[in-house]
Amino acid sequence: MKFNVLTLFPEMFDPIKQSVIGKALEKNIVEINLINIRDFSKDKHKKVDDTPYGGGAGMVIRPDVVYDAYKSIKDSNAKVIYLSPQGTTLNQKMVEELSKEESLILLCGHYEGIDQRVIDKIVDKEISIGNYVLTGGEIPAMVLIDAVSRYIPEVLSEESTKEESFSNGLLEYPQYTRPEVFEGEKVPEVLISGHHENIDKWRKQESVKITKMKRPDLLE
Ligand code: 4F9
Repeated sequence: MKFNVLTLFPEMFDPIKQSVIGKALEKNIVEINLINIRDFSKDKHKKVDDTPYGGGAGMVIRPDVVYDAYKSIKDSNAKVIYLSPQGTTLNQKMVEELSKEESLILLCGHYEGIDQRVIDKIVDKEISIGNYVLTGGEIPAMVLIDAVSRYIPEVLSEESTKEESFSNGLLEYPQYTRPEVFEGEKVPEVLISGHHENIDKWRKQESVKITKMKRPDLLE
């Protein structure tokens, strides 16, 4: 899977090159192609934004610079996703669908936004990661890359995506490890019984109980 990212701040993506995603990048299972929008400015001061027509606070990113950056990406048939609070809120089902794509183009805005004309021209899907405003689309793009990469074969073991929260519509059951007694609290007896059928049954019951308690909306 290749993520092409259009951004004014490519250095912001350094943190995602760690841990599980870092390993996937090393193995070339996942690729992150960072395109600095500023490289496509024709201005001698590398300016990419300007004041909004009609007035108002902040700056707007010029459509021509974004369009030139977009055209520099070879994967011309890749879906273009614009990370924006106006988008559809990302959920696990969308994440799984996106993981089936060969290549994606993630457009990150900053400041007051991007000229609407280039959004209308190139964007296929607007995605939000929640109902709050950030300083830009870079962190949401990283959230999407992280969530989607987990579904690429061999990034994780298959069991980890099968058992986890949401994939079966329920939250995950609680996990325990050694020591058997911690601060006077014992590990649930069934888990040390070695009786796998009972363990599966207990875990399912706990999943339902926890979902009812913490996220009843998931059961509706
Ligand atoms: C994008 C917020 C996606 C939430 C982009 C400012 C954003 C965002 N989800 N906020 N630019």
